[in-house]
Amino acid sequence: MTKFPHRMQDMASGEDHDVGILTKKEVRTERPPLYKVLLLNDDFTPMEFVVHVLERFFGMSHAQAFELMLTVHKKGVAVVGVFAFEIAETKVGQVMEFARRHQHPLQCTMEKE
Ligand code: TYC
Repeated sequence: MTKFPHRMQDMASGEDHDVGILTKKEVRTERPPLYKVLLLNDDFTPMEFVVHVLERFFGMSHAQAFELMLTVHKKGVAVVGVFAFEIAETKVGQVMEFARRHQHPLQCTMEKE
């Protein structure tokens, strides 16, 4: 059986050259960068509104949402989720639009992880 890669003589020039099959051991697929979605505290948005936002747009249970709302209230900011760029962008837009529509100053932003 012929082994690849191997040297082979060119019949015209008489010179040796490599003959083989070009293979790649690994094809690296880079993971897309992730973005943290952050919720910021303020003095005016009602606690129940924030809890509702976390349930509605981030799929949290009432208990999870209440706990995270309190974290933001006490610490000033918290990560509410980590997503691919377009998902994060959509969530931020949904929260900002919902808060604006209800005339609350709630702020939601994103940053690369
Ligand atoms: N600090 C607000 C209040 O006392 C509650 C609040 C929590 C507002 C989280 C925003 O992201 C926030 N009513």
